[in-house]
Amino acid sequence: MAFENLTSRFQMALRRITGKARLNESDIDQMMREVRLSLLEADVNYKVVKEFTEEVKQQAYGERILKGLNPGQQVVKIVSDELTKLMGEKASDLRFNPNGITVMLMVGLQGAGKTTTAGKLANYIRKNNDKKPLLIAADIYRPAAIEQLQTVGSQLDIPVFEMGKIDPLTIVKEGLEFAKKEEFDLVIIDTAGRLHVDSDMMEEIRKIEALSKPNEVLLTVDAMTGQDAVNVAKAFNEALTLTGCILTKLDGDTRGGAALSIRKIADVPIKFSGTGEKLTEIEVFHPERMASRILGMGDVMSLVEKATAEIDEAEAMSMMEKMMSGNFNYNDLLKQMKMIKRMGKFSGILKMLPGMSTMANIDQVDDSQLAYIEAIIGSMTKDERKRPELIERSSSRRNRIAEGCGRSTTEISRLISTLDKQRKMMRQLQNMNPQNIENMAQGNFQPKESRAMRRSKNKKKGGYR
Ligand SMILES: Nc1nc2c(ncn2[C@@H]2O[C@H](COP(=O)(O)OP(=O)(O)OP(=O)(O)O)[C@@H](O)[C@H]2O)c(=O)[nH]1
Ligand SMILES: [Mg+2]
Repeated sequence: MAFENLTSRFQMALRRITGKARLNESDIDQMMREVRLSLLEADVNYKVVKEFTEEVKQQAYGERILKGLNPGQQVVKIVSDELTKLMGEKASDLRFNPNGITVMLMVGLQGAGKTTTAGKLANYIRKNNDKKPLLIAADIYRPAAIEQLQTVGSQLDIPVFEMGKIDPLTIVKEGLEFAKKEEFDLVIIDTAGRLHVDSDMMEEIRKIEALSKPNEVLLTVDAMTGQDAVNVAKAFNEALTLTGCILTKLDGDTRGGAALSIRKIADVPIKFSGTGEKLTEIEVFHPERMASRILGMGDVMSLVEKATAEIDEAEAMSMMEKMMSGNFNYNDLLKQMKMIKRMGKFSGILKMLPGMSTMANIDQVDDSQLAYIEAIIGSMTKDERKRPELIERSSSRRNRIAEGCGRSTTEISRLISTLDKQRKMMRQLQNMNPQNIENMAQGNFQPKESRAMRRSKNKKKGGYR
């Protein structure tokens, strides 16, 4: 995942201050020096870094913070809030045409992910906004570009309009007429990759924009582009009226600086992120959740959304409540891991959990490890599973468990610290963001009402519908 280095460096910097009962300005300075360096290393634009550090310092220096309760945590909250602000505060909605066809234009450099994302987006909007999408193939330059879009379309069962390699403007014009006639209400136009310095190609895309009058002009940016992404976004935004940007390949090993600079420097909101090659791997970009992920606090909300989408909702909600209650025990940990296993690539999802992102061997957590964890927990007594402190305090219990399951005591200790980290991070998360926690508890954090919540609401009303 992106941001891995940034996360571990941030955590190191923040650890300097979180444990202290009192903080002074030099503690803050030292911490912020590290934060500054880690941001620069992550390829965040230097101007952004400068403003960010100044803003955090100014707030953190305040008497109220330095002399208040839990100064470290308050500073962590300032950092988290500023990171969120940097990425745009709130998730930015797509614009739809309230009466008629909604048109979206995909633009960007070669290979940024336009074609893939056009398909992902069409599928996402069909599912979440109940639209009937049509894809238009307007890339006539790259060999096999049209076939690629057709493949994407057929995988998703979404029709593709194409006229071969003729003038893209004619294709778009005819495509829009076809959409009207066939009663499509969403059209996504896939265009050729182009360099922002290629004036002929930029002129072409301007004409396509003028002709199609899109509700969304979406710049697709490869998150690996680094610093340059900002210049690209600026140039495209000068030529066209960009309404948003989609960061692709955030699943890759990128430093992630683009995510943190584009909003501020190019003034373009990030609307979605691409998180894999599969056509379902697209997510709404939530600045707050991203900030929390970057700070290593995990992304509990995305995890829960994923959980409710892919596994039994009642089960996921009760797990969530358990996690938030601070009484998370080994029975719960085992259930959680089994649930996660069902949800997909194990390590990717594990990283969304608080405290997990810095586990050294996270990429090696696979099915066999799950079997070991199961064996270890299986060797615990019922009491030990429910009350983790029993094992924490007693080395003879740890030895007995190790013998019982044939794993080493180091592994037992690692499991203990995993559980411990989750419990601690959960508590920290709760202290940081009371409003969020409340929203979560009330189930307001996700757009769709889950079955479990409806059930419990109906129960309160005194019956099922
Ligand atoms: N891992 C990962 N790969 C992605 C993502 N989005 C796109 N890709 C891959 O990136 C490559 C390029 O994607 P395309 O959709 O063809 O990019 P494009 O912008 O249409 O490229 P051109 O039409 O040549 O300009 C493909 O191999 C995609 O599978 C993503 O979010 N994650
Ligand atoms: Mg393409």
